[in-house]
Parts: sequence; structure tokens; C-alpha cells
Amino acid sequence: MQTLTHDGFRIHKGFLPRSAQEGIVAALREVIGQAPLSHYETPWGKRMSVGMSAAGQFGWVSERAGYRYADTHPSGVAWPEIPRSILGVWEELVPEARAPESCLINFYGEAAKMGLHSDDTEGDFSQPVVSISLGDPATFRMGGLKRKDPTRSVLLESGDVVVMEGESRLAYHGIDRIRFGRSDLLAKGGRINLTLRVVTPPPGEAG
Ligand code: MD6
Ligand code: FE
Repeated sequence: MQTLTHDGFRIHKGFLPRSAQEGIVAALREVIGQAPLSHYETPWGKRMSVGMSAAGQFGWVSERAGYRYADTHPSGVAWPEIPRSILGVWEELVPEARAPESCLINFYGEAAKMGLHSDDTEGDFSQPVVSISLGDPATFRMGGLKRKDPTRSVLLESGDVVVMEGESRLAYHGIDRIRFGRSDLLAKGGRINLTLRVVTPPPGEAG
């Protein structure tokens, strides 16, 4: 296994063996069965190409009125628990961190991509974000703290895990495109990205 770093992005190439990837996909089928993927509308009125769901105490939702963390799926049901197999990745890579409160599930079909953004709506930026890639490879673009900072890209493949912490925690990043059909992990192709996060403010601090 190889670990690359870029301004605080820690990229663990090949972190999850195939059997672990398959286990996580099986667990995600259960989660999606209870909390189906949504193509949210952004506050600026665009339908997102990425299908989204979540597990844990909070999920990220977006609508015309804005985006936010919500404690229920748009259908009103609670988000399912974060599967044990996914929690294990967090525990192994960021053992000092608080327990993750959200696992966002992003599904990329053939034409899906995600624009450059900073994950800046959580309550405790001292806590990392851990991101797991499954299925088809994708070009991950990494920048700096300002949108216009120079960027670099790296190919994320099935089983790779990225940790964003410290100086990279608020760095801009996005997915340019996926290489549809290159992986046989998902029978119908596509890419799943999971991001584990702490959402609430540090304990003892007023929200
Ligand atoms: C993706 N990832 O890999 C998009 N966010 O599909 C993210 O937006 C992301 O990889 C926060 C931390 C790590 C990430
Ligand atoms: Fe992100």
C-alpha cells in the first residue's frame, strides 16, 4: 500500500482489499434500501448529477432553500446506522478523532461529476473527513484554501481512502469525471464515494 500526501491530503492507495470492498457494498445496499438515493436541487436551482444518501446521525440534504445537515431522509425516516465495516476504516486511520456522526453516500453514474467545493458546514474543523472510493475510478481534483488556488489531480480507484485533516480540511476539491465501466465491483458500473464526518461542534462548546 502506498500513501501519497498533497498539502495535507493523505491518500491511502489500495487501502481496502477486494473482500472488504464487497462487504461494504453489501452493507450499503441495505442502507440505500431504507434511505434511497436523491438527486438534490442546489440552492441555485440545478439538479445534482450525483445521487446522494447517508447513514448515521446526520445526512447532507439540499433544496432551493439551502443545504444543511438533517437528521432524517427527505422521506422523513431516520438515516440508517453507519455499517460496522465502514466505521472500522475511520477507527484505523484516525484513531484520535471523535466518533463519526455522518457517512455521506455519493453515487456517480456515467456522466456524474462534482464541482470544486470546500466542506465547510460541519461544526468542528479540528476533526478529519475520511473518504472511501468504490467502483469505477475517478479524477479527484485537489486545490487550496481559496477557490482560485492551483489544483492537482489524482486518480482515485476502488479501495483507495483519502483523509482530509489539518491544513487540507477546508481545501477545495472535486471530481472531474469518472471512468465509467472500468471496475467490476458494481455490476452496473458507476462509482460510490463515502465520506465520514463529525458534524456537531466540539463537546462543551455552545452550538
Ligand atoms: C468524491 N469527495 O470523492 C468527492 N469531501 O466523490 C469529496 O467531496 C470529499 O473526498 C471531503 C473530504 C474528502 C472527499
Ligand atoms: Fe467534499
